[in-house]
Amino acid sequence: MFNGASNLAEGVDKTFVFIFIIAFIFIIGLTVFMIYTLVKYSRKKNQKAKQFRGSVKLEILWTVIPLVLVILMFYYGWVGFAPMRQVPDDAMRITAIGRMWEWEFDYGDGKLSSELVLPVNKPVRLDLVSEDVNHSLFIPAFRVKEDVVPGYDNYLWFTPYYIGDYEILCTEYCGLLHSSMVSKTKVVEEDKFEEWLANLEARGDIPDPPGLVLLKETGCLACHSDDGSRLVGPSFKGIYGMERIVVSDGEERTITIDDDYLRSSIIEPDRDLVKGYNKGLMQSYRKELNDDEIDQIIEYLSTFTPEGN
Ligand SMILES: [Cu+2]
Repeated sequence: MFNGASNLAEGVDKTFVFIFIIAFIFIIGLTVFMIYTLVKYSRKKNQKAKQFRGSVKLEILWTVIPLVLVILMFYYGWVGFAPMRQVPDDAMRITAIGRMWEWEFDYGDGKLSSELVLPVNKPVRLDLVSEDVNHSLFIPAFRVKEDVVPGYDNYLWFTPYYIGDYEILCTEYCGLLHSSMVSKTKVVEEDKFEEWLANLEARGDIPDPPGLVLLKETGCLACHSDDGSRLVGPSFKGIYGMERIVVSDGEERTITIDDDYLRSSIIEPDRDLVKGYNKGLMQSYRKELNDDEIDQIIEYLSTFTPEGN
C-alpha cells in the first residue's frame, strides 16, 4: 500500500491515511448521530424536555478519546517528520535557488540547471536559497516541501526510489507568475546522471553584465520579461531597433526603440507609453539610477535585437 517515490513518503502517507480514517469515522458517526437525534427527539412527538446536571462518565469519555487520538496523530506525525531533519552524511549537496519566477539548481563549479536531475537511490540534500521573496519548494511525489526564505538557511533531503519525471512547484504565493514557477525532477540511473553532469556547461562563473545586474537589483525583471512573455510591462525580447506604436499625450505614433527612447522610458515611463499597456504602473527611476547606471542598462538592452534575442 505504501510504496512512495522517496524514503520519506511512507511516513507522510501513513500519517495522512491515519488522520483521514479518523476524520472519516467522525464525519460519518456525527452525521448518523445527528440524524438519529433529529428523528428520535422530533418536536412532533411532543416529548417533554428533561433537565440534566453533568455526567462524569461523558466528561471522561469525551476527554480521553480525543486525547488518545491526537496523541496518536502526533506520534505518527513525529515518526514521519523526524527523519526529514536528519540528513545522511553521504547526501549529495545541491543548492536550489528560488527567484521570481523560476527554480534553478546549482551543482557547484558553476554548473546550473533549470531542471533537478538526480541519480536514483542516492540521498540528496537541497540547500534552499531565495534571491528575492518567500518561495516554497514542493515535490509532491517525494512528499517534501520546505519554505525558501531570503536570509534563512533552510534545507530538505530525500532519496528518490524510482526512475522517472516528477513535478516541482512553488507553494508560497510569490507574485504575478507564481503559478508558472514550476520545474521538473528527473531521476535517472547513476551513470546517466554522471554523464549529464559532466556535459552540463558551467555558466555560473561567467559574471552577469553590469546592465543585467542593475536590472535585477532594481527589480525591473519583475515586470519586464526577457523571453517575450507579457507581464505588467512589455518584454525586453527583441525590442532594440523594433518599431512600436506608443501613445504620447493621447496621440498614437510609431517610434523606433533606440537609446533615447529607452532612457526616456526609464525616466518618464508614461510619456511615450507602448500601446496596450496601462498608465501609472511604472514609476520614474530617476532617483534610483544615476546617468551612468542608465547608460549601462541601455547598453545591455541594446543587445536585445530582433535577430539576437
Ligand atoms: Cu515562488
